[in-house]
Formats: sequence, C-alpha cells, structure tokens
Amino acid sequence: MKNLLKFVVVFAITLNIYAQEKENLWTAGRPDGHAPISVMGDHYHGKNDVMFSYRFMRMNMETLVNGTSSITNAEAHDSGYMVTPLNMPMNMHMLGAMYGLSDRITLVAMAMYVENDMELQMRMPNGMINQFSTASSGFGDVKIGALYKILNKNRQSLHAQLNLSIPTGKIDAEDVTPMSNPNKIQLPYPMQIGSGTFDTDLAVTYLGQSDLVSWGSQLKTTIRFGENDDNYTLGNNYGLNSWFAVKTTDWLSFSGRIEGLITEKISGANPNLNPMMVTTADVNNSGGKYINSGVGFNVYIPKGTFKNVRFGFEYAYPIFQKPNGIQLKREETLTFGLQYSL
Ligand SMILES: [Cu+2]
Repeated sequence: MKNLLKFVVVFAITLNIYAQEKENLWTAGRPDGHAPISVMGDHYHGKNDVMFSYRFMRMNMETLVNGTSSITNAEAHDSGYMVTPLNMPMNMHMLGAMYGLSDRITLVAMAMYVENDMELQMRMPNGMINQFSTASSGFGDVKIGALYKILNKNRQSLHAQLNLSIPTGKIDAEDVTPMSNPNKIQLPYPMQIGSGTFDTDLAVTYLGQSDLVSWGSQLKTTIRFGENDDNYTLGNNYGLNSWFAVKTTDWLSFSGRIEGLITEKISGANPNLNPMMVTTADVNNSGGKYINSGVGFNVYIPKGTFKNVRFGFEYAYPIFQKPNGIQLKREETLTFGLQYSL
C-alpha cells in the first residue's frame, strides 16, 4: 500500500515535470509559430514531418537615385549613360519543401520561377527620348540545405541553417532593344535570372514566445563562390532580420518586421555588356545598404479539414536605402504564401 502510494506520487511528479517541459518548449503550432511570410528558414520540423510551401513575391522599383539623393533620368544621361531605367517590377514564384530527418535536422529544398520587366528610356544624339521595355523570365537557382536545431527550452529556440544554391538559373537572358533591333542582345545584370555561381546561405535564427506574443531574429549571409561563365560574381549579402508578432486568436496573428541588409557590388564584369550603354550594365551601380520594414499577418488552421494549412501575407517597404551609384529606387514588396504540413 505504501509502495503503491509512493508510485502514484512519483508518477504524478513525473507527469507534472513532463507537462511543464512540454509547456516550456517553443512551438510552431500557432499562427505566429512561423515568422512573417517573407522570412525563409525561420522554423524547423520534428522527425518525419513534411511541409510544402508556395510563395509569391512581387517587388517594385521606380525612379532613379544616386546613393541617398534622387537624380533625374536627364541627369543620369548627362553623366554619360545613353539609356536609363524608369521602373522594374519583379515577380517570384517559390516552391519549397521541408522534411524532418530527425528532431534535430530538417532538410529543405526550394525552386523558383522569376519574371522581370523593365521600362527604359534612350536619349538619342538629337536629344529626343525613346521609351522601350525589356523582359526576362525563367526558373531560377535551386537551393538545397538543412536546418539544425541547437536548442529549444524556456519557450526559446535557436537553430542554424546551411543552404547550397545551384546555378540552374540562366545568366544569358536576351531581348530586343532599339540599339540591337531586330536582333536580341544579352540583358544587363538585374534582368538575369540566376547568379551563375554556386552560393551558400548561412543563417542563425533565434525564436521566442509567450502566450500572447512572439519574436525572432535571423542573422544571414549569402556567400558566392568563384566567377560565372560571364566573368562576374554577384555581391555577397549580409542581413539581420528581426520581427515581433501578436497572436490575437488561435488562428490569426499580426507581425511587424525590420531588416538591415548589405549587398556588395558585383565583382568582375560581363564582357558582353557596355557599361556606358545603360546604368544597369555598369557594376559600379550595383549593391547597397538597405533598412526594410514590413507588416503582415499569418493565418493558421489548427483543426478540421484544413488543419495545418497556413496563409501569410506581408507588405514591406524600405525605410532607408543607399544603393551604390545610380540605381532604381526600391519600393514596396508584397509577399503571399501558402504552407501545408502533413
Ligand atoms: Cu516548414
């Protein structure tokens, strides 16, 4: 009888500790259990979990800036460029898959389809302005990688990510311009679909949550290796992204995000491009420093037929930008995403 009582007490204590530990784990099973939809590699999975995702991202760029000052197209022509861009919308469709190899390691794969459009103007020797547009599209670079859970306790979590980017996206996209008419000519750097080099993403992500709110921060770098077939390398990226979310109900959360981003200049130069023809063909007009802000929401379906379906939306806008040289000004970025876990 005494032994039975002892057993019950020990059993009850063990259960209680187990319950508390469960309580103290950071969990993805809530709307803000995923970061704002624009953040990649923000969460990992448990063993044998599978998740598929689709994201659509639309980014717009419009009007010229030279560093932090605005510059007119006429002034950019005066500085020696025959052609200058007016705007560039860019669409990206991203398909992702995640698989929990173990409770520590999640494998990830991502493919994307990119569509670029650019409107430009040419100043003729007689001073006349001629507007035209170019477009490019195609499948981009494929990324494969893994997330490694470092710890999960006290409702805080830390994980690392390593991605390898394989140069499957083309770097020789062509279109017809007034200068090349009727032939097609290779388009400048921003209109290309892939990087042309093997790249790696390295990231460390910290997450925390309480009953009502959650927060996270991700330090991320993209490092590119070697030189592509057109003798150039896109700049490395360094970013620190932080967010905060309020869980209003079991299925809805709202988020705010702020991100500092540094992109280095392109190194090398594509010998097929004439840097004085158009600002986008001059590597001095590439890379820069940005501070982006974003607001969004996540919807998570916790039960029923559509259990584990998520929808996320984010509107992002740069609050500071200092591109190197003359470039189009970054405007809003819209991101929509659907995620489904099995
Ligand atoms: Cu996932």
